[in-house]
Amino acid sequence: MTNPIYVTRPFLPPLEEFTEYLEKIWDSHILTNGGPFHQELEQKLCEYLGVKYISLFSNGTLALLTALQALRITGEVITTPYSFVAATHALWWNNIKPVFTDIEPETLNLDPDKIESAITPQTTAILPVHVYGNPCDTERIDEIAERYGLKVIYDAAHAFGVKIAGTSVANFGDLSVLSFHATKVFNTFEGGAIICHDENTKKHIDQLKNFGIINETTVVTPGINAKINEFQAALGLLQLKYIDVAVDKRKQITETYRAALGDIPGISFIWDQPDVKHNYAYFPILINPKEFGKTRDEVYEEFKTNNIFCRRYFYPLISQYPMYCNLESAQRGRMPVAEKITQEVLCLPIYPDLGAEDVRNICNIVHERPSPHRR
Ligand code: T4K
Repeated sequence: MTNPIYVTRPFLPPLEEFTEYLEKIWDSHILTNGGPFHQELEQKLCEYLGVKYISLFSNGTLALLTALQALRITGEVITTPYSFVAATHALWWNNIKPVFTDIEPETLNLDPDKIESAITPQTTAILPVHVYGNPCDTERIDEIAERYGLKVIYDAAHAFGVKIAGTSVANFGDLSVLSFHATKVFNTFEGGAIICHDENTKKHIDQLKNFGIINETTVVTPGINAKINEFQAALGLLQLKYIDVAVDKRKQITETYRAALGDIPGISFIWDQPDVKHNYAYFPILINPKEFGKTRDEVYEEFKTNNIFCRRYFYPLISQYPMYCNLESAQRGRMPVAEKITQEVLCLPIYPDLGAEDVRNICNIVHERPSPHRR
């Protein structure tokens, strides 16, 4: 039996390079609470990403929770049902009602055409997700938000390093939230960040992630503990050395998949957008069962029998989970695009170390279609 292949495998730099950082931590005994690696990583990430202010977090979910607190979001927030559940949970934890609207068939991101009819007097913000790292229609979403006086927090967990016309995708909206989880393009084991546009907001977010403490005797706001530690920050500094090569390898794998699978009836992809620098975080394919002759779940199971563990990101929809399915906006039939895509999507393995032979094997499994009489 060959080694299992998972949907992703975290990139890790050479261990001896990380050991050098560990030695420094052992010397200084500074393990957390805004130590030197934390400070250095914030500065280096601002430079690398092309953003003005960044605040590092211990994970993306705490960054989302804090972003909502920082902007004092209340009432209702319009969001996508087609994503990982973290952002909707963050709304719930802030006592905010999520209002789901449908997605665009081309990008699988929140459809700007569906937003306005979901706005009520209780709506205070929009929380779109750059799903798979493909940018939302930021121009239209930000324009709608401005017209209705709403805030925008982008969940940019998948979108590390993505640029629109040379500008970081994280510069749109009021705040953007990144994830540096093990499964992400840029990982610090676990980690995350909020990107904002001005010094005062950065200061406020920094206070919120550290209990609201500003000195030994002063607590100015009811904060939480969401700080990144020095081990995570050290790994981040090292990862920056390799990130461009890692994204390049992802791009090559994406191109191989597209070339090998592009002509199969019933298989379609999400394509690159013009003037966007993509990060190739995921490789989702959409399987139309009528045209392809097999369902997504049949293909998923076939992969499993070959020791390959693809993932159905994002199935089920967030709106179908028991804690959300009774909301009015979650009712079946209201989001036809998302309801269709969630049945068809399969994310194939993609990570920098995925070998060419493995990619070929994965493509061959997709090519093993049923004979015409089965269809
Ligand atoms: N917003 C969005 C849009 C997100 O996608 C996420 C996280 C967040 C917010 C929240 O950010 P964080 O709080 O996580 O920073 C995974 C990740 O756990 C989750 O972080 C991620 N999204 C989501 C899309 O995917 P699972 O349940 O699929 O993870 P898991 O453990 O099954 O991992 C997938 C595969 O990766 C495994 O089969 C093997 C491989 N793997 C995983 C880990 C954790 C490794 O090889 N090594 C590892 O350490 O959720």
